[in-house]
Formats: sequence, C-alpha cells, structure tokens
Amino acid sequence: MKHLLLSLTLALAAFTASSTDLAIFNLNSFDGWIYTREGVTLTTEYIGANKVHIFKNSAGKDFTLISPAIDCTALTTVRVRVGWQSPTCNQDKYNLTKNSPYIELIDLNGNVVAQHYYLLPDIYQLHDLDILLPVPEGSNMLKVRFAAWDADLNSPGAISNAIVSDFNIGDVNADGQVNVSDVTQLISVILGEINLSKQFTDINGDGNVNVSDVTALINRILGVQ
Ligand SMILES: [Ca+2]
Ligand SMILES: [Ca+2]
Repeated sequence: MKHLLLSLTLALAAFTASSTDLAIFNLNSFDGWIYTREGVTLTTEYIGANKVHIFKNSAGKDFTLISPAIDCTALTTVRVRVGWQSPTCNQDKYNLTKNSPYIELIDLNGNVVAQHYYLLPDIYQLHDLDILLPVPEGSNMLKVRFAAWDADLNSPGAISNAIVSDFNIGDVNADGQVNVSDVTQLISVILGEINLSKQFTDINGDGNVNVSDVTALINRILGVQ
C-alpha cells in the first residue's frame, strides 16, 4: 500500500483545499457572541478569567453561549474546537456526568439541527474538545450553541475558548487542508500505526475505517466525487 502511496504522491500533490475559521471566541474575540445569562451582552466583565460558565439555573434561565450566525449554505460539516473546563467540584458530591457539555447547531429560530453530547464523567479540569457536526442539506444561516442542559447549578463547567470552522471531509490529520498527507495518515491508521478519531478517518461514512476510505479520499482529492 505504501508503494501505491508513493506513486500517487506526485499526482496528488497539486490538489489541496483549505478550511476557514468562521467564528472565534476568547477573551479578545467575542463580537457577535451571545451569552444567555439573562440576555447579557458579552463584555470582558462576563468573561472573567477567560471563561463563561455554562449551566442550568434553578429558575430555568439557562446559561448558554451562542455564536454569531454563520453562513452554512455551502458547508456539509462544521468543526468546533472548544476549551471546556470541567466543574472543580467534589465528584462524590456532584454529578459530573450531568455537567457535561452539549455542542449544538441551531437555526435562527432556535431549532436544533445537529447536536453532540460530550460525556465527561471525570474531574479532569481542562478538555480540548474537537467535534464535527453535520450541516443538514438546505441549511442557510446557523449558529453554534454551547449548553449543559442537565447541569448542576452548584458546579458549573465553563467555556474558555472556541473556534468554529468549516471542515473538508478527508482532512484526516485535521490541519485544515485536504491533500496527500491525509492519504499518508489514513494508511497509517488502517495499518494500526497511529490512532485517530473515526470522525476524521471514516471518509465514506459507512462506520468502518478501511481501504475503501483511502479510495474515497483519493477520489475526493482528485475531484472525482
Ligand atoms: Ca489535512
Ligand atoms: Ca468508511
């Protein structure tokens, strides 16, 4: 298989596609983001220690973070990378599973069109989460919402930073480009040399990672499909 790769390298080298950051949240970049802490407008005052708490309070006023509207007309997938700070609580006293975060795509009416729940039942303090959310066909403007719908008011987790970007299927090594280096990575995964998340390696989306994904990836780079 590696000999095949070498013969393909020159042929594929010229084909590449890059990704673009669509929304960025951190202490220095939060224009257009909404913190639904009773409708507050975000200022540095609300991003204390470079984080905003995400939870559900006893009055039903959820503390969520919502991105600016993103034009998803031409997108099939959105990549969300987020720094999540788990509750700093006593695991015996509070339920960390309940305080795990949801990452959602919502339309302008607030309807959820894609969702991922991160189960983080540990007390590890910082998580760099990296998730792909599928964009339903026919979507236009969408937002990304961070929530913790089951969270405990007394032990909220927090968002410290987030980057929303478009994602090109086939970007196996998640470096923002689809090119021959992704073929190399995918083959290494199939050979068991490295381990990468299936969300980046199952190119044809059939639930398995095997040589058919290499074919699908090469076809994608060549523009065959
Ligand atoms: Ca890549
Ligand atoms: Ca597959």
